[in-house]
Amino acid sequence: MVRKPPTGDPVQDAPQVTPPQHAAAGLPAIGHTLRMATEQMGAARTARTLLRVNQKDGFDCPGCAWPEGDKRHVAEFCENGAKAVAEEATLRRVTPEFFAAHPVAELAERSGYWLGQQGRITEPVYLPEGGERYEPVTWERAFEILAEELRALDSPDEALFYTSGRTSNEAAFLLQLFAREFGTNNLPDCSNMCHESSGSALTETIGVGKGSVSLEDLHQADLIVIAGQNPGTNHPRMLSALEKAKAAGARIISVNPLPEAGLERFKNPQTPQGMLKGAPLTDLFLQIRIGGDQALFRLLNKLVLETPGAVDEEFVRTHTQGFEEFAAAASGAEWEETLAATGLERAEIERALEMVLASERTVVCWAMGLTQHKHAVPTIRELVNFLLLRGNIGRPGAGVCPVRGHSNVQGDRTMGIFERPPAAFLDALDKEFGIVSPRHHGFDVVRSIQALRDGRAKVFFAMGGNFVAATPDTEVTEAAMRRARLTVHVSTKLNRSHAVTGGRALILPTLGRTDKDVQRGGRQFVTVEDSMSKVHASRGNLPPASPHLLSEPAIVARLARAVLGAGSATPWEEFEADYGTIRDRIGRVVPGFEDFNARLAADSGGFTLPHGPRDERRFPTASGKAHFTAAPVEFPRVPEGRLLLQTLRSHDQYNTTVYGLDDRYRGIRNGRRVVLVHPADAAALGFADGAYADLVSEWTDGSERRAPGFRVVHYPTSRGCAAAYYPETNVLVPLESTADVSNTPASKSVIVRLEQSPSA
Ligand SMILES: Nc1nc2c(c(=O)[nH]1)N[C@H]1C(S)=C(S)[C@@H](COP(=O)(O)OP(=O)(O)OC[C@H]3O[C@@H](n4cnc5c(=O)[nH]c(N)nc54)[C@H](O)[C@@H]3O)O[C@H]1N2
Ligand SMILES: Nc1nc2c(c(=O)[nH]1)N[C@H]1C(S)=C(S)[C@@H](COP(=O)(O)OP(=O)(O)OC[C@H]3O[C@@H](n4cnc5c(=O)[nH]c(N)nc54)[C@H](O)[C@@H]3O)O[C@H]1N2
Ligand SMILES: [Mo]
Repeated sequence: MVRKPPTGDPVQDAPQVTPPQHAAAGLPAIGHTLRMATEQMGAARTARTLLRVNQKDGFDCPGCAWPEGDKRHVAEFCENGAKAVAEEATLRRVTPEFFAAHPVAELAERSGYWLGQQGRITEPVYLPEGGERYEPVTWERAFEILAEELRALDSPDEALFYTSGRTSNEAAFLLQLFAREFGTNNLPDCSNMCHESSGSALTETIGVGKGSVSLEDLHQADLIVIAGQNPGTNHPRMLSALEKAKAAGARIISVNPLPEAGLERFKNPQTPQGMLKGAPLTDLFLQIRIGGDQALFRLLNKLVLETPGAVDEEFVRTHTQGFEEFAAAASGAEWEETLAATGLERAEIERALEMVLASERTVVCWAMGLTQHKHAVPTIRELVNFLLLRGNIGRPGAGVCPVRGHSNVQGDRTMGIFERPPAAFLDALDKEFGIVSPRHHGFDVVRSIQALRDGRAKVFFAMGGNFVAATPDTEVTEAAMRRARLTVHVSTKLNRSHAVTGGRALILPTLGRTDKDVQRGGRQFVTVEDSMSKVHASRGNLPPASPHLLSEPAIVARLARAVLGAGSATPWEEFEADYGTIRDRIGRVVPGFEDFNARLAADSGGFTLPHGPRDERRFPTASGKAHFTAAPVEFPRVPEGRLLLQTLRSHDQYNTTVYGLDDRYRGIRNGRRVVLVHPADAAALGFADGAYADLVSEWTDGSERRAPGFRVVHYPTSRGCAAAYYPETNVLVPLESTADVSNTPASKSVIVRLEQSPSA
């Protein structure tokens, strides 16, 4: 049997394992940062670049979407932000000679890590029908090819325009405008795989699909619940906010199947004292079973309801609806079922309740551990119930805090990158540009793959990202992508998606956040929106990786001119020359952006978008009130002898970009094909620590998927659960396994069995 993973990854690597750590950041983090940055950028460029990260006159870190405070540190970045910067500002280059030397078939055999390490792409390249190698192409010809294929479609809905969340507000606004002028709402984005469940649940319950807290609120909270999030790796700057909150008296409950180092103790590299000793963060660690969160919140809600005086009756009466149905449903919560769903002890939940009742100001933070489950939306609705009960929305120190991923994923959505845009948004767009946007919904990520698979979509265009590696069901997705007539990627770096092409393919290289952007109208900047709805400017300062790069707004503007021609009255050339003219239009179309340019000029730190629930307890739902909801409690049922696998990030990766082969805090070195299993479960299944296993996922239709050659690591995760890295394990996630309502792939609950691996 040929046992090759379909992803170009090695079948097996050689991980070394030591016990997991109990603290994050501190001195080792600084050492790692500088070593990795100087390897990619050299010493001078490292100093020049890192000092500009997240400064008021600098660029927004291309790492996560965590906000900056008003008082900036000299070094306002973290280890992993520095890695993201170094990856982009690297001095390594992928030139036309590189493509001549490496046929596409060879690139498809390479690992994602290898592809990423080759450097920045310097020129547009084209893979003709039947071609073996990408060859140089002029920008003019590239746009002609795109126009030929787009014009040849039977319907605009046969085109897909994907966005990854690094794209600036300006580029995102132009892309959605172009797609709608062209005639489709097919604007899938990474958010569909990320916080879509949060957006769905929050829009329905509080009327705004965004978080309701500011950094100040976190600093003032009495209690912060952090569920399904690993900030030590994925949002390291959040640890400073947690440290500050703790210093002001806050308590922290962590809800996670894994004891994540960053949540245990934080050694702040920005204070000498913090670096030596470090501050303990978590007061109560609830080591929950994967998927048990809805049951946990439901029982807590019942216990709060039963405690005299615990409910904020005034708030409930004035600002909410649906309380009776919710209270009736919550009264049905049972200890026994909850303990089975969560794997927790009764005393732990009682302790959590005490902390909840002692708090006047509670914030709940969450990320992918809650959003990527079949019942993700009802889970998030239940935590909204939890906050509403005690009036914890729209007052200082309290609220919902979905911690976003990509640095501008929230802004892209605000700009209209959405396959189901609200009518009011389209009305405003149509009025401003004199166009008629389609009103029927487009395809999200999963539906886009299904459309490609079934021949209903034929042109795939990606504004950044790594679609085939980030999406589920790798073999199905790659086969679907190969059916496309044309695949196009606007990219900074090489990745797997460039090697899995349609009949023809283009790679269009673009400026990154760190690159200086000069257009006909002079030096340009772009804007982004962080996880707390703050909009601010981002200015790159490095000479671009190559003179042949075009900016993202320029690429969309030229694409639109090539495709729409004289039929479009939109001033695409003006937009390309001066991004200020794009912002003028955004200011007239998107609520909250009035006088956009003037407000940016007035305060170089940016401005915060309005948020009804946060600002004035105004809930823009249909009823004008916040909604309690009463969904039945769900949790995954795992058959005998199987484990529930979550697919997550290591410390050395940014989504599909692998920076290195270590996961320092979890004690894994020099390899990524590991599966973390509780020692008792591993023993029961007959796997010693260090044994090798194939992971085989089992889906409800009887189908199976296999990821070969994982080293079993005995690890203190919760019972019945397992964890392994994405994207190596995406092959295991069935395309049809998605969250109800949001359609987000259920990448955190995959039922697997372990089989002895022949490669051991
Ligand atoms: N350095 C770095 N930073 C990043 C990224 C990166 O890849 N690298 N990615 C960015 C992006 S796009 C995103 S979306 C964020 C992702 O940030 P996270 O959501 O922190 O990322 P994951 O690694 O997926 O971690 C999920 C966490 O949820 C826990 N978990 C899993 N299942 C459950 C469950 O059922 N219940 C509970 N309570 N917990 C659970 C896991 O143990 C883990 O701690 O990070 C962003 N920042
Ligand atoms: N199994 C599993 N699957 C998951 C997840 C999971 O937890 N488990 N998480 C999901 C989540 S939360 C997300 S957000 C998605 C991520 O999905 P994507 O956003 O599609 O993936 P990334 O790996 O972030 O994309 C990296 C690529 O973006 C390009 N790039 C980087 N910077 C720029 C830029 O400035 N401009 C342009 N044009 N291109 C740039 C580079 O070529 C790089 O290779 O993955 C999802 N998939
Ligand atoms: Mo994400």
